[in-house]
Amino acid sequence: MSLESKIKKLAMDIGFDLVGITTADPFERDEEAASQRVRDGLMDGLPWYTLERVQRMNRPQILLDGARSVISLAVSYNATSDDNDNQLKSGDAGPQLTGKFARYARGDDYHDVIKKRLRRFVDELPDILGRAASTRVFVDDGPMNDRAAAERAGVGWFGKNTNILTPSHGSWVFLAQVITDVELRQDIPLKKTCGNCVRCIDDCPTGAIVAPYVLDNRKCISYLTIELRGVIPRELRPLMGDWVFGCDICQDVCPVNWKAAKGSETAFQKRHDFDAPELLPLLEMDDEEFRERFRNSPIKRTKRKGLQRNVCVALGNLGDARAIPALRKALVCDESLIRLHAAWALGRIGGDEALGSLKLAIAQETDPDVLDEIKITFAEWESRDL
Ligand code: B12
Ligand code: SF4
Ligand code: SF4
Repeated sequence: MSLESKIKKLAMDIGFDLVGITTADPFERDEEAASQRVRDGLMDGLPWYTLERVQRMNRPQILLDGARSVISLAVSYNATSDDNDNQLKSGDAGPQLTGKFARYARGDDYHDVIKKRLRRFVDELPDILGRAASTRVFVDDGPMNDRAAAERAGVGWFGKNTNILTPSHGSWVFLAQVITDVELRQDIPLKKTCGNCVRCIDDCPTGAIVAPYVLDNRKCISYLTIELRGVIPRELRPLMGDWVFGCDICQDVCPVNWKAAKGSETAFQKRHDFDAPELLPLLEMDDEEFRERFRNSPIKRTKRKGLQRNVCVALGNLGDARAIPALRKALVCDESLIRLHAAWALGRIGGDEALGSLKLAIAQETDPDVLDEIKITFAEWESRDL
């Protein structure tokens, strides 16, 4: 068995679903594309995504002294019990108000799960090599261009939605890299493309895929619900539907994903109701409940405040009057970010009860941004009545 085959067998035995090898040469096309994206302002909102970082993430030799190869790994999170079944749940008062968490976030935090495997992999590597090796590992936690490495190592190809599509597991994969000083035979990139398909571009609700392979980060629901800390731009809120953490639309509509194999990692199996979480209990959680419910989950990243902001937007989009009592409470909570989005949601639901709560809130509200939001809402209703 060749050295490369032994390394790949080790990775598969440890639980990676796909593995490929590429050189540690710079990813030149990607560095140019990413720099252009930064210059065009399409990565705005991610202050850490600088030109300096773009350079480092596309030059593995800067990341590890003497780097010769990158071992590119992928793990499926397309867990067996999860069929994207965002079904309507029924209660006495009809279907419950549910939202959506992106599929990657329905189980345990992938950073922890995959990091453990990467450590095992690099610990066992010297036995195969017959010598010590210098390595550096990444799983979405440092300056490494994961997709560029996966493409060049033949793990998958770039879809027009910018995700790496793998022939066996579709795009439902996490990517991880091991940079090493060991010289290895490189794999050949796949000769696959999306062909004439443009489904993801057509179906993205916010128009975030502004051209094939180009995403405007600022419009992506994944950015708006996870990375953005402040107020969600008003014009984008109605386009976000019921997504409260991440978004999968450009992957759900992708034909390559329709036949994707299931992954075997039990840690990524969906937790109770994490495909279609009930929104009203989410809006009523306190910090303690949030910590308890989202322990070891990627969702803890938004903090309670961010998640409840997103829940308000989803409730506004659902437009169901049963959400009014919970939103009314949120309208007087101690976080102005939540109050502002609760005000928007009540305005979207409309009717005497919702607008009455907004009128009452004006008298007590002190935050100028929340007051503006309420005033805009009333102005909109008045112009509708004309
Ligand atoms: C920043 C970031 C985001 C940002 C911006 C995403 C983006 N597309 O730019 C936001 C918050 C929006 C985001 C969202 C998501 N992310 Co993210 N994200 C990252 C991160 C940290 C960096 C990505 C990056 O550098 N983007 C910058 C731009 C310039 O790169 P790019 O969009 O990939 O574009 C490349 C192509 O355009 C290519 N290119 C240029 N010209 C051409 C021409 C041709 C012909 C071709 C083929 C290619 C090509 O070059 C560019 C640079 O490589 C990576 C982890 C990492 N360290 O790499 C994870 C990562 C990309 N994210 C991941 C995931 C899972 C997601 C979500 C699916 C989560 C969700 N469900 O909500 C969404 C998907 C949204 C989407 N359609 O991309 C996975 C992707 C796995 C995969 N199969 O591809 C990664 C790799 C994390 C991981 N290690 O698993 N993400
Ligand atoms: S994740 Fe959602 S918002 Fe972002 S590009 Fe894909 S479909 Fe559009
Ligand atoms: S939906 Fe079509 S264009 Fe988009 S990534 Fe999938 S195959 Fe490519």
